[in-house]
Amino acid sequence: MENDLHHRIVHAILEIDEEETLKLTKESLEKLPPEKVISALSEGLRQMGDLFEKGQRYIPELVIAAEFVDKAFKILEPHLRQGEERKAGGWKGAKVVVATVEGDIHDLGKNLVSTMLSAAGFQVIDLGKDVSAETIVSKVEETDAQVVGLSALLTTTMAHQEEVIKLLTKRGIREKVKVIVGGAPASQSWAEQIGADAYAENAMEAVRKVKALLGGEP
Ligand code: B1M
Repeated sequence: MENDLHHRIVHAILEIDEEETLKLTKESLEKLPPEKVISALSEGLRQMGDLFEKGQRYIPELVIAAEFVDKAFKILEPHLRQGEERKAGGWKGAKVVVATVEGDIHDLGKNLVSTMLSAAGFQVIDLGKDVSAETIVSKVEETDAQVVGLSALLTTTMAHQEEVIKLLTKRGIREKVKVIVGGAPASQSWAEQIGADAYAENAMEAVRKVKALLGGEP
């Protein structure tokens, strides 16, 4: 059942079939945890990306698919929130600045991270996409955020994650704020290389890692 729905969702995305994708998303929610549905939707987009790379899909198709997968994520949002809200503890005062770094307009994954963090009780300051290091660091200073989350989807923009860390150091606030990085080209070793405090592979892991960075369950 789980595999069947997963494959049907991936197939619907590859066929650029919005109606079927949204119908299957709703159907899956009755049978599967929302995290599994996210993983099927993300896999569909990932495979679209692979086809794009091979010249078998084009940018307009990628844009359309990303837009309707975003709609599917919105259907899942209340269900994701329910799960996290049940576990939400005393994180209400903790502020997390989240952004997709400069030059990068991929924001679906970053939006999921923001949704999950705010459902878990964090005060999320989401700066959006294509955000400069200067803007991110200034917002950290202005809000006294304890954590900054940086998303990058391109090998050409991931260097801006490091730029933010360097700027935090230059401004003398690196010790005051934890940095978590994520996005397709990032990894644990990348996080270590640039001096980030954590790497998360997905939005659920991002919540777990942010809690751990702040000392675990309150
Ligand atoms: Co683009 N794109 N894209 N794209 N795109 C990729 C990333 C690519 C891998 C596709 C491919 O070729 N296989 C490739 C990058 C190659 C590389 O760098 N090596 C690529 C390219 C080349 C480009 C353009 C350059 C194409 C062009 O114009 N020639 C261009 C760049 C634009 C720019 O940013 N300047 C471009 C444009 C676009 C669209 C606008 C069409 C669209 C984005 C729409 C949008 O985001 N609003 C798009 C899409 C949809 C993709 C793919 C297909 C899907 C990305 C996605 O949304 N996945 C992508 C293929 C891929 O990733 N393999 C691709 C679903 C999302 C839920 O997953 O974002 O990975 P993801 O987020 C996950 C985790 O990574 C993690 O948690 C999330 C949820 O679990 N995570 C974090 C993410 N951020 C995190 C932060 C954290 C923690 C975890 O802590 C802070």
